[in-house]
Amino acid sequence: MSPVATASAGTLITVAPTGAEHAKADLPQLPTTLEEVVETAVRCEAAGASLIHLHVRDAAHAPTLDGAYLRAAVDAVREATDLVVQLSTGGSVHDPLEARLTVLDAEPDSCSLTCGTTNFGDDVFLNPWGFMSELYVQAQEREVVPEFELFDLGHVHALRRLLDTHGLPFGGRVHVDFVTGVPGGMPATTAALMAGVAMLPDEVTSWSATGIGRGHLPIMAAALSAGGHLRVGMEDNVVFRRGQVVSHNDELVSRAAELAVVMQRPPLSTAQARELLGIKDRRSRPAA
Ligand code: KMH
Ligand code: ZN
Repeated sequence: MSPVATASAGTLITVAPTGAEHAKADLPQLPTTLEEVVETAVRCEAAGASLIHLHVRDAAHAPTLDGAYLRAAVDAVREATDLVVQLSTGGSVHDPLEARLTVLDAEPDSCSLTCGTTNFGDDVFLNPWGFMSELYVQAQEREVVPEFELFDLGHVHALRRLLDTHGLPFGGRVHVDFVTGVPGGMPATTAALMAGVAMLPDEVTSWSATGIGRGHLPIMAAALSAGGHLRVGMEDNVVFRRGQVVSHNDELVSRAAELAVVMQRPPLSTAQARELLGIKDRRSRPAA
């Protein structure tokens, strides 16, 4: 039986606090400065998150893949928390593929790796095979643990091809995240999520899910009930409940943690998350 067929005893909660799509001008509470990102990381760790998925912004609050900004964010979050630090290699839909490969230079613990091209609203989120393959191999060589982002069922099949071509990722675990509800990708429905879970390669050791926008809560409930882990955060959803905009990412993490406790799958500690994902310890100070 595939290991993911058995429910995990705890819940890995990922926070994706910023993303590349929202504008600071429209959403002043979006963490975009280094100070705001660190403050968010600290509060979300306290609320139950164990992994942070980071997109970095520049001094004008615009998405950037500039190495100095990325390195500063990784170092500052690593210094202030024990969170697993994951950098996005998806960036924004406008980032060139070559720049997205340079993300690994910032030495994150983990990186996202999207397993195929998808329509993304009116834009296209480009992930051709050559790029995925190169990123996979570079992550292996640099001992960075990839998280496979699956926006569509075809992406699950592409993960099979990556594993067949290149073997297991660094760390020996295979963690995937279903990103549902992107206009152009798989819908944020329980049926679509379960179809994806049923297709997962046997090598997959854990999976999480997020629903964009109003799919947020249904996908959270579906993932928890099916033994999956959770991703929340303002990258994916800025509405806490009807008529109430999220004022801080820790509200979303706290609600996910409460639901996980009710479901008797309490949040994993950062140490447990590191174990689950096979993360190399890059912290310079002793673990808390
Ligand atoms: N911003 C999206 C175009 C990732 O972080 O790897 C891509 C994205 C996926 O958010
Ligand atoms: Zn992202």
